[in-house]
Amino acid sequence: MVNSVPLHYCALHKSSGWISILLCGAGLGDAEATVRCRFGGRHGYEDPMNLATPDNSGAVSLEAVARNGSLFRRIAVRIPTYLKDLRENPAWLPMFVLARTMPGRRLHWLGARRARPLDNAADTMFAGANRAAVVEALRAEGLFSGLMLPPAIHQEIAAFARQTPCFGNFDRRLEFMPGDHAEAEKRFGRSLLSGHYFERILDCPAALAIQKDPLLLDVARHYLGGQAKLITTRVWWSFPTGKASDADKNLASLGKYHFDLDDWRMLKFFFYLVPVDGGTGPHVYVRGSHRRRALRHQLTLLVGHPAEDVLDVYGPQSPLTLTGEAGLGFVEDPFGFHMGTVPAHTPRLMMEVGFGVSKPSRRRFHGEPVIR
Ligand SMILES: O=C(O)CCC(=O)C(=O)O
Ligand SMILES: [Fe+2]
Repeated sequence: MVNSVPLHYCALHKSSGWISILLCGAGLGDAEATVRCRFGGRHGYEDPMNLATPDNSGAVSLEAVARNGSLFRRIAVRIPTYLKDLRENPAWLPMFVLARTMPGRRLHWLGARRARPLDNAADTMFAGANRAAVVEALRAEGLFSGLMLPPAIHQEIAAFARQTPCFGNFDRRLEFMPGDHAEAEKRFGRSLLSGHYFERILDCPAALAIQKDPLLLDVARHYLGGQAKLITTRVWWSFPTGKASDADKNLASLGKYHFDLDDWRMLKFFFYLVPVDGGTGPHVYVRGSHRRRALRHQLTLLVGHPAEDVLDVYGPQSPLTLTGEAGLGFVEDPFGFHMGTVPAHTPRLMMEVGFGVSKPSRRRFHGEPVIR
């Protein structure tokens, strides 16, 4: 049931591969090269052609290939990865190609089933939350903010996180206590932008209680359709660090607007487990970008786009920076543009509970437990 394969695979990392192969010959600029290095090269098993260079932690990076390799090499190193995806789940290919287009999405949305009422809908920890209002905001804006966790719940998860070793930059070799972040950066000789708990978070009853809360499933079913199901749960830190590389930031979905493309349609609930202000790396969501979509953001090879370009299309007022107290929860349609930001001074501890409509592929996610 629970898969803990140590691969990170945020949608941000896999924007362009198949389409690049299909359209091979289209010129790829620097942006493309940057995106390519997000595809997951920090783990040796993603480097079948042995083109990567080790960094001083001993981990490997495809960055060198992305930066210096020829177009052919850059595409070639990805092919085994895509073939594996395709072998494991042939339905992945049409999703990967078409789910970025509005007509493709609308067609798929026609298959959404009616959501049936949940027997245990009243057993929620989110007293006073109104499912219909949440779903309406999601349809209109792509975002609803204002779910509050009971203090005992977020305090329990934060306490668990403080006393449990996490894994830096999605890499199980970079294990450290979150309180020892600065010392761990020295020890590993590299910046540590994120610290994930992967399956360890399943040992925290408060995290499981959020994951199983009926309000989340009820909202997901009414927004995505009756077939919506829980896919992922992750808890992680983002750390202030002066020296993070672009590749690490991309890997952590930080600092660049992007949309997630892991399924035909998805919903992500986020909960802050510490107070988050402008210096704690708040999440940013571009309201309305989930349903009004510029053609150049549909017929695109990339999921990550520069801020000027995104603001130009969706308007300077459209991004909402989500700051708030520990316990603040918000839910978004991650097809809308969004990003995390790198904390300027305080580490951010966050939880995510993700829903989808298809069987998840093994390598889409960040190494967190995936319900398959
Ligand atoms: O860290 C964040 O706020 C963004 C995370 C993100 O982009 C995602 O989980 O899809
Ligand atoms: Fe994302």
